[in-house]
Amino acid sequence: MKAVAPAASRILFGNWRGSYTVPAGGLYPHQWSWDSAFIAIGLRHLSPRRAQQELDTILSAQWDDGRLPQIVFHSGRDDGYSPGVSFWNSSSIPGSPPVQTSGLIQPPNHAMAVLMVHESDPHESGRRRFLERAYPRLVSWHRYLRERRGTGSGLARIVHPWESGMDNSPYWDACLRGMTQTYGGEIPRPDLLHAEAEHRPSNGEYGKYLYLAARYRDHDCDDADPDFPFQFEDPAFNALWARSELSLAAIAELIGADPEPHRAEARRIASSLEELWSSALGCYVARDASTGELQPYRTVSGLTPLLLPDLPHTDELLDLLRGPHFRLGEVAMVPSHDLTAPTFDSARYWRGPSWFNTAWLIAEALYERGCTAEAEQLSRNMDDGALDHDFPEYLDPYSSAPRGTRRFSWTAALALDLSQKIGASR
Ligand code: 9WN
Repeated sequence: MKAVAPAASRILFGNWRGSYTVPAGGLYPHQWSWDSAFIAIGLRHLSPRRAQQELDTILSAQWDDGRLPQIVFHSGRDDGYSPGVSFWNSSSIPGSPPVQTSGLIQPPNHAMAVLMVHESDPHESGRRRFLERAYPRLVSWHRYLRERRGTGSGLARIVHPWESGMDNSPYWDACLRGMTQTYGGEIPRPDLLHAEAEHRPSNGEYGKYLYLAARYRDHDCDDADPDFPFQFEDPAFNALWARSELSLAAIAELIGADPEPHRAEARRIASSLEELWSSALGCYVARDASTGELQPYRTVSGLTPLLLPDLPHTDELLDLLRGPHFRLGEVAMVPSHDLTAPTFDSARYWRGPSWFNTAWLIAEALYERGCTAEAEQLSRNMDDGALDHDFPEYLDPYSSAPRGTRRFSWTAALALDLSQKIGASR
């Protein structure tokens, strides 16, 4: 029996920077938004206090309009990451916080993490008034999504592949291919010092990424650039938003606020999510918010609505997960993209490899739906993949070979979290 906790703690303590955790020392030397929420979910088993601090730190980088930034550059330096402080120069953008940040956002998994961290030690949380501090910030974060990112359909739109957290998903291919613009300047790739080029997005993709980020920045990140060329409704982003509204309802109850508006909001988002259902693929998919076109790909993002109760397509999604496209229980964790698709690539980033955060989301959904044996098997599979390869960023679904960087924080945090669920002996 392997013990995850000692090795995972070493990673998490090694990547701790005093009030937050970096995703990985070399490749990602700053604080990332959705990483912090996933990391806190694991950290709560080692130190509920530190897990609260992790979340307090990301919440304290909130912009005036409520957005939680994709990256917080606490050091105030680039530190070998691109695009960094010198690219964003956020202090010159109205409404930015005192700390330097990116202007983009990431998926809203924070309320979910705040609730889980609270539940791990309600006494310490109560003593430090953790929920009372977090609640208004989470409410204004969700208000930003609704008011500044809301689409006609009631979903939130993302304006950059990085905002999905699944950067080079095939969902974005048609839009990026159709874009005539690309970044004019040099395209720095410091990431390639820490991970192999075949595991990372291509230079062509990076040219488009930087063009979009620079254009968003140069419009003061104000979400008011009507012809912005990248606008998508993503299933995982919106499913996490709805799920986090349910967590906000629970938090509201705990602090004596009204939970009902959050429940109503969760129902509203979940019902809008049905517009992303593709009956042809038997999966939720992303939609181009400018053209209205559904993107015809099965990805792990399209499976994450399983996190929502009363989902009308639960059985279809479970069949899809177990069938030839994702092969639950037969390959490493849950592939990021359909194993049978011509666009599948077992090595490259979000175009096939299995990631630990999405496996954790699916395991969580399986536990909640009473599919305990499958959830436990997935959890063990995650723990083995993490321990056998020094906590990699992602894995080849077929060979389980490690990809990307190593000693990756959310891998350690989420493997630790699931190992607590399946028994203290592991
Ligand atoms: C851009 C930090 C982040 C994760 C994302 C993952 C990757 C960044 C990058 O690393 O994206 O945000 O430079 O590739 O795709 O999900 O949050 O771990």
